[in-house]
Amino acid sequence: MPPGGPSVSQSFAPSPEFAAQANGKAELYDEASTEHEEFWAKQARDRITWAKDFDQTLDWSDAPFAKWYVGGELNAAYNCVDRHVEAGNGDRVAIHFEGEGGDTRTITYADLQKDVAKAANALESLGVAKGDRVAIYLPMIPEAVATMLACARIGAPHSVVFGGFSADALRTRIADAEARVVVTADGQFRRGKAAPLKAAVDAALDSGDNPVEKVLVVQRTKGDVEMKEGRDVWWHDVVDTASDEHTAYPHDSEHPLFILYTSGTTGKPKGIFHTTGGYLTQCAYTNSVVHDLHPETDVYWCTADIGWVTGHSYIVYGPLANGATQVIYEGTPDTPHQGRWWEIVEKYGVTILYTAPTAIRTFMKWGDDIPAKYNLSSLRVLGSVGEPINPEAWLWYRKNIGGDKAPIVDTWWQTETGAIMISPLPGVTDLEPGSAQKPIPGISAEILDDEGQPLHDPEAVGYLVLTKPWPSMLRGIWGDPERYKETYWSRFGDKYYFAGDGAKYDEKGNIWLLGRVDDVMNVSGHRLSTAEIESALVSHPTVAEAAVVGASDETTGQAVVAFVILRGGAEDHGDDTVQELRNHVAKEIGPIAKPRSIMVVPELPKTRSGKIMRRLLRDVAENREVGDVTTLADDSVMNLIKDGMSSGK
Ligand code: 6R9
Repeated sequence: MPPGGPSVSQSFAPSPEFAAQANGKAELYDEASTEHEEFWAKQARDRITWAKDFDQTLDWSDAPFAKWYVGGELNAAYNCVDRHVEAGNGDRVAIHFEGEGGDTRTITYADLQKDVAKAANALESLGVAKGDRVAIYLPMIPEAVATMLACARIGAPHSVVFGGFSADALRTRIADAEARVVVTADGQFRRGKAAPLKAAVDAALDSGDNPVEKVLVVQRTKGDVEMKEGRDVWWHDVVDTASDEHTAYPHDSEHPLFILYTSGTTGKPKGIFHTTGGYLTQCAYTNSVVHDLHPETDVYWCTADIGWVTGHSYIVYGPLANGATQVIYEGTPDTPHQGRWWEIVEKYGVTILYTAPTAIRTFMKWGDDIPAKYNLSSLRVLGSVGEPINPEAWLWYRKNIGGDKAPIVDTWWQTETGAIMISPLPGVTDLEPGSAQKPIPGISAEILDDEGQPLHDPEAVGYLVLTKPWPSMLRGIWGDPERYKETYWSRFGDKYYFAGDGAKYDEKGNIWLLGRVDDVMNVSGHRLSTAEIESALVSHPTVAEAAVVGASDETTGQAVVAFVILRGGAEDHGDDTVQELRNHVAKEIGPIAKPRSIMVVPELPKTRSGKIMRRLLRDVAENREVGDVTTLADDSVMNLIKDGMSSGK
């Protein structure tokens, strides 16, 4: 059952007015199902400007290693910026930037073209060449967009690391991608305060042995920073003074565009990498047919951070390839007050809003009266991404934000899929609150049982798989092709992409996503691995053993709950140990990974083969009757845990 309980049987048909103007039409489903490759070839040619046309749409001969648009050449930055200027739209606003403190910048496509050219020239002057990796550790400021596009222009794959990640997390990502240059800022504004960023870069690089030659630093907060002679340079010294002209050479369709790290089932994050032609095509297509973007009239706002895939695909590549006007907001939703987002919607006349269920549930908690104070009548499409949206939150979103009329698209996809895969089309689909509904035209999915047999019975729970390659699919795990095959293409054989999500059909054939089936948690839409947090905990000298579970949480979807065995037993440690361990995890990984609670226990439940039975710990964390304990090596352990828990929330 999806979070939030049973499905609410209610459905919302598109209005005739909306359907008439929508980009996504019902015919797309037929077109795509009869001629899969022709369909995708058409999307690529209609939506993207190719410097050299491709000869073959898909080469799947070396499956699961795909090549899309073989022989084609293009430049992603040219597609996102220059061609709009060439088409006479240079005066169109690309970005309405709203800083947390209220500072604003309006950046047209002509401005963005100059900004990207300058950044590309500056990166080249720092030694970046095609194929080199650049790490980006920046807040939500326009320089982040310019840097990503500058990298794309040069053909230097970027690896954006979320600004909330710690120095350690940054260090491992820099090392894995062997980044030559890091682009960062002195600091970032969070909840009205300046928090340092550059200091984390210094800490990440001070271990001596690292591949980084240059650090480019944007001045955002004017906080104190140490600039290391010969390594660190200011953005205003090298970018602002660079030439605003830069030639965009075409790159092969399969040239790597970026690496983005995501949590897997082991402690080591996976460097998911995407290439150029297929990724850009599917981002542009989905942003058009799912968000229903009309670039001449819409004001689009995706509230994700650029450090996550949603920011890559639906702030940078999709909307800019389509020539959208969009809002980028730097800060948190409650700074300086809980109506900040709605104030922004009203101020810019936002028409399309794309956000996450955790945010919606937070607004529900803050109260209906807050959005009610603002004029939200410009909103005509609402989107949701990151985790299942429970029907109550869906209905609240429609009523309180969408004025009871804006369609909601619940979009299922992953860092690995690169772009939206399962979602309604807002002018076509009768919307069912809580379900992502159907694969979009061009995408095929199935739900399989444990033996790999397709399940079609309503309510039978199985595993979601994708049955055909798609243009924006990951091309692999950076530096680890075996792990790519093993993780995604072996659970049900090499014909099925295993997504790692549980799913079921309802009686109408809608797909309901039921959360991860592996040891990956989803906290506020962010993927965290249990193993990664466990290894952070055991790296603390007081911890002998640790097990982490995702317990359901009203606001964040799941919350991190840890069970630890302390060295020498609980008696030897003070009350502040739990707090210290929570802070330790925040320091090792980042504040998003900080456990909501840590329970000190005398034992952990294990199978005979020594595997921790997280299912039982989840029962404890969620205050449920503990389930079947028969496979435990020692079935008295659960009683010991419940009796011996010496620390709660
Ligand atoms: C885009 C993004 C991917 C995981 C995915 C699934 C969950 C995302 C969802 C959803 C239900 C939706 N997920 N969207 N579950 N309904 N609409 O979030 O990428 O960070 O890689 O997370 O998020 O569990 O497998 P990523």
